[in-house]
Amino acid sequence: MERIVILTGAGVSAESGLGTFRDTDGLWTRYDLEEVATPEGFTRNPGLVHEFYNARRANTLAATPNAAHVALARLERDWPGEVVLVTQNVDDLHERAGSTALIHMHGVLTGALCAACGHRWPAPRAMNMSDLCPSCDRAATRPDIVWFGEMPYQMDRIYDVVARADLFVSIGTSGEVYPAAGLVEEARMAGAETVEINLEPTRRPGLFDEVIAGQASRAVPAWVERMIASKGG
Ligand code: BV8
Repeated sequence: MERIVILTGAGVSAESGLGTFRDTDGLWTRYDLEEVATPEGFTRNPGLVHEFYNARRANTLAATPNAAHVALARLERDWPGEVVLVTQNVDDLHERAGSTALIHMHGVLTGALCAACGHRWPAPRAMNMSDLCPSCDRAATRPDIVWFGEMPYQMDRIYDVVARADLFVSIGTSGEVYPAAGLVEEARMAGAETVEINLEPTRRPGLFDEVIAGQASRAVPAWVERMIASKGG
């Protein structure tokens, strides 16, 4: 039975009130990426970085999954084959919608990481520089987030599922950040069919066999319905 790999980006959480990155009033128009999303920025001004991620953690706690998150969880449940969700998003809306076969390649807002010993633990609502690591007792707490210049998480597993995919679907992502943006090429090279669902098609000619333009909360449930119906579900 067909193995489906789905890559999601900020567009899938936009209708849950979580800002995207590059849209007109996107995060990167309000914050300097170099300051808040690089290891160097964290070394220079950890207080600013904690402020940035504490605000995003609070926004995410106040947000709820939308119909796109719910539909993707349903696909995982009702699709007779394997469905794996690879997300660039650091929010936990996919999990809260019921998705379990999920890889957070850029980390999670709900996690804390000790920059000294690598220990991980659930993030407090508000993190700050004086937070001590429960394992090594040093004050080197950072969000468990992959910053620019850092290697994304679980790349071996991601390349493995992409190489075995029969269908690769990209939802709500501008395809500008690597290595995530290169996964569709990997999937095509492995012979997978490729589909894009996005508000504005990302004009990457020849990369997608099918392009569905529209808001995720409407386009994704309709696409999932079609897929399940195609298997007599
Ligand atoms: C690394 C966590 C090396 C932080 C993030 C090759 C070429 C060029 C550059 C590079 C390259 N390889 C590496 C680089 C450098 C860099 C990079 O790609 N730079 C870009 C800017 C050019 N990549 C890295 O640094 C990566 N690391 O390469 O490490 C290495 C190698 C060996 C050993 C050690 C290290 C790490 C990248 C990860 C950085 N962390 N996130 C945080 O979230 O704060 S990236 C972050 O930005 C997100 O996670 C996501 O990945 C990206 C944002 O993109 P999207 O999610 O797509 O969001 P965007 O706003 O752009 O688009 C939204 C889309 O949705 C739009 O198309 C819009 O139309 C659509 N939309 C909007 N509303 C809706 C909608 N669609 C449907 N419905 C709606 N309602």
